[in-house]
Amino acid sequence: MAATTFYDLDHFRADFPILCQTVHGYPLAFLDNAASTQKPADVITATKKFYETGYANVHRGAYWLSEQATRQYEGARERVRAFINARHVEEIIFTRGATESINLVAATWGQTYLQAGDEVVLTWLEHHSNIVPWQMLASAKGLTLKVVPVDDEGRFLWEAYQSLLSSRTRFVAVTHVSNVLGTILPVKDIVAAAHAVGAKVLIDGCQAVPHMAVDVCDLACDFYVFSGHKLYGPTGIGVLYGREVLLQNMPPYQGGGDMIASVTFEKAHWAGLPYKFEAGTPAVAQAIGLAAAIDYIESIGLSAIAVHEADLLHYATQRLAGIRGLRFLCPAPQQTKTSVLSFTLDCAHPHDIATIVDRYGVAIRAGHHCAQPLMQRFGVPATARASFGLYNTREEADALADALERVRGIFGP
Ligand code: C6P
Repeated sequence: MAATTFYDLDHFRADFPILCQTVHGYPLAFLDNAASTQKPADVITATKKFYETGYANVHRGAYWLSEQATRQYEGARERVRAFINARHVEEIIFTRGATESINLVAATWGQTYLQAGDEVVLTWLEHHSNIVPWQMLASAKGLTLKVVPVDDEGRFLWEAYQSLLSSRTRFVAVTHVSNVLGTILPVKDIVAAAHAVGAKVLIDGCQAVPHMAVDVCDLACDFYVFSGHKLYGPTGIGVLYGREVLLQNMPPYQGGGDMIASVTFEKAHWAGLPYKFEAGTPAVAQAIGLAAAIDYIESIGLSAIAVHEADLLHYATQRLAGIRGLRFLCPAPQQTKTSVLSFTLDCAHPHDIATIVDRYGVAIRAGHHCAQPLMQRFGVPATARASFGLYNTREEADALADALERVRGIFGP
């Protein structure tokens, strides 16, 4: 598809076969993109074509088909490198997802370089995936976790962050964008301040990469992670970017095939980067699908997608604000957040809200969104959450608002 300045929404929607169906007799309004996005035909076709004509295991076969599969798999790695502007293709490790990427860093870099008394800084905005691995490491090694607070609008508190940094800070693990609130964190400044006290920084980019261009060299971060399935790509594939010098000096995460140079019963020697961190048969078709997803979103342009999503966010915020008893979890200014709206209704539990709006074809998420500490910060057990992607429409925001009025009608006075 050719790049275009006009945002051809109808055309883009037609690229997603799943969107044309009805649910319970209503047009599907898929508003749970922060959980996972739908897949364009380009991704489905690339994956199908690989299985139909190019499938083989990679790195092992001396035959043509395996060489072709290896070429495609390594091509996908180069595609990811260019997407986040990493310096070297060896800095791109394929994992199962962001969760595995973070666990990998905690279990290798963290296990090797952190010691009792060291401090790891997190924020109240983290997903459990960027809390629990550090808690596990902290209890195993006697580390202290420090947490940067957020204000009532869900904003990262810069002065509080600075006051938590000290010579004891060895690691900062921070989300680029909150999955609950959409808040965008000043990650470039966060990295610079952490580096000034000698700490390394991991950025969880799960909720950033579908909405904005990311340049890991510009951010100067040490690690950056994300999942393919939130980026219009397949499940089962994720990325760990790490600075080459760090990756080189980390032990492997898992042992097995593909990650070794040689093995005897006495000793194994590790393969070079990136293979040292990719034990076993990798998710080849998923990596190829992820590369197709990146091609697809770049053909539209992340800046065009961001403009479209900002319009939807603005429109949906206004529509939902008119619903009696609806409270946004945090009314952060629009320019500092991505297209996510978390809210509660005074008359219904979030799970009831999600169940009822689904009867009208509207798919939203309800629950704690794997961010229980943030729920505690705002004093709620759960919220309903609508999150918009490149294919959503104002009509879908209307469908959500109308369905919420029906929830009010059922439960409200
Ligand atoms: N958030 C959501 O509905 P995995 O499961 O590894 O692909 O991604 C985990 C993860 C890590 N960090 C952030 C910021 C995330 O948003 C997520 C996944 C989903 O918000 C599922 S809970």
